Amino acid sequence: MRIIILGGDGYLGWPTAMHFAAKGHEVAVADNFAKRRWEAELGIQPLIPIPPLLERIRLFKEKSGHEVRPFIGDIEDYEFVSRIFGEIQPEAIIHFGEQPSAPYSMVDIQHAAYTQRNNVVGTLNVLFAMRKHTPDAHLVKLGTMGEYGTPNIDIEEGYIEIEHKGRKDILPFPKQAGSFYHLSKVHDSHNILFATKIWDLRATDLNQGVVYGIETDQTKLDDGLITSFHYDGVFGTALNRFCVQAIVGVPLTLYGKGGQRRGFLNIVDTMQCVELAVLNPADQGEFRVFNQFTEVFSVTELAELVCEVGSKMGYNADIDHIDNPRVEKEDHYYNPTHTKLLDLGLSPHNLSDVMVDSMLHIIDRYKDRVDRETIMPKITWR
Ligand code: NAD
Ligand code: USQ
Repeated sequence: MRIIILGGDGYLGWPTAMHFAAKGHEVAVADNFAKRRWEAELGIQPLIPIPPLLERIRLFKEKSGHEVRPFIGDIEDYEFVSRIFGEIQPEAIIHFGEQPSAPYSMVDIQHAAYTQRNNVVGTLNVLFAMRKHTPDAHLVKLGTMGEYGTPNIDIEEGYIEIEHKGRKDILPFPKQAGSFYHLSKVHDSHNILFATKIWDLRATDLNQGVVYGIETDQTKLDDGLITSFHYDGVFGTALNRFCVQAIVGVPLTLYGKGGQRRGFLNIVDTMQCVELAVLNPADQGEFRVFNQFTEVFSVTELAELVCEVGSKMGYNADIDHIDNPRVEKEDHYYNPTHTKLLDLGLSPHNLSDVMVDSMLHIIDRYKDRVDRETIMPKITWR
């Protein structure tokens, strides 16, 4: 299948590109290296050094024999998106190419506006370019579980059946996102739903939970193929951060009470879920929504697991409840449905001691690169 991966230089985009290429698909990636610029702006770096994209592509070819075709440009530029869709004629478009950090979107008006413009306009460009060049292609769009927020009822998979004043309908599940970043995903979802209706496009919104992990089958081929792993207070996600904190002896940063519950999944399951979505496309005119995570944990449960595994390796990690920089519920009901990917054959890699142990061992090799100054959260919601 001809596949284009937007955001192919990122934490998830790069291993996904290698994953599909290794399965024999014709893979192109597009990226404008925005992530590398955000890192420079904030003075942060991924834990493990990441070679430039073209070097990674060359190295991947050398190690695996598989090709990945690079396109360097900005998804916010319609002419760029239109040109590459016209040239490649993708059958599947996997869209990771957005600003992914909630804290980054909360810095100030400039960062909030940038995040929403980059993400919402980028996705609009994708929809218009699909309409023009590839109306039969399948858009697989990375959304987020955070679009739903934390309502006091079960979260359905995209849609909910509602009975109101004696009438019934199936409607998009209410959205109560918790940052301007998460809201950009809500706006994307609405635009995609509308475009599938009016132009008969096919799309799957993958409402993904928080991803953890470093390695996939392809990143293991060479140190130069590793993915961009962040532990700082802006781009690092909860479990990834806790593992680094345990290794360098910084008390694990639980925000507030630590009862925040979220859906989590291993990076290898991101590859698996995206592949299942691509191989089982939505129908023409369908806006399909999958809740993409494998397990629910509270952040306290994750921190305790990391401390337990860390102490077996000789790291005596503590937990610190620091003031929550965010405005969010710290103790709440959370029960999202997630059966659609399982029905398609998802076989989850559940979080285990062994998995945390393996992450800690990899991080241990790079611990001298950890910049402690970047660990504490500095961006607040209020
Ligand atoms: P990332 O920042 O590592 O990757 C995003 C990539 O997109 C970067 O390489 C960046 O340079 C590129 N990009 C951004 N804007 C672009 C533009 N205008 N033009 C071209 N390229 C652009 O982020 P990630 O963690 O790999 O996340 C990928 C996607 O998955 C995002 O949409 C994110 O919101 C979503 N997601 C991530 C997680 C997670 O835990 N990492 C969870 C749920 C959803
Ligand atoms: N948290 C802590 N301590 C930390 C970091 C986070 O307690 O050191 C808490 C946060 O307060 C929050 C939860 O852990 O309650 C998750 O935070 P996170 O930073 O791991 O994840 P989040 O900001 O939600 O964003 C990440 C990705 C984003 C993706 C989202 C999926 O950066 O791209 O959309 O996870 S979800 O959370 O399901 O919306």
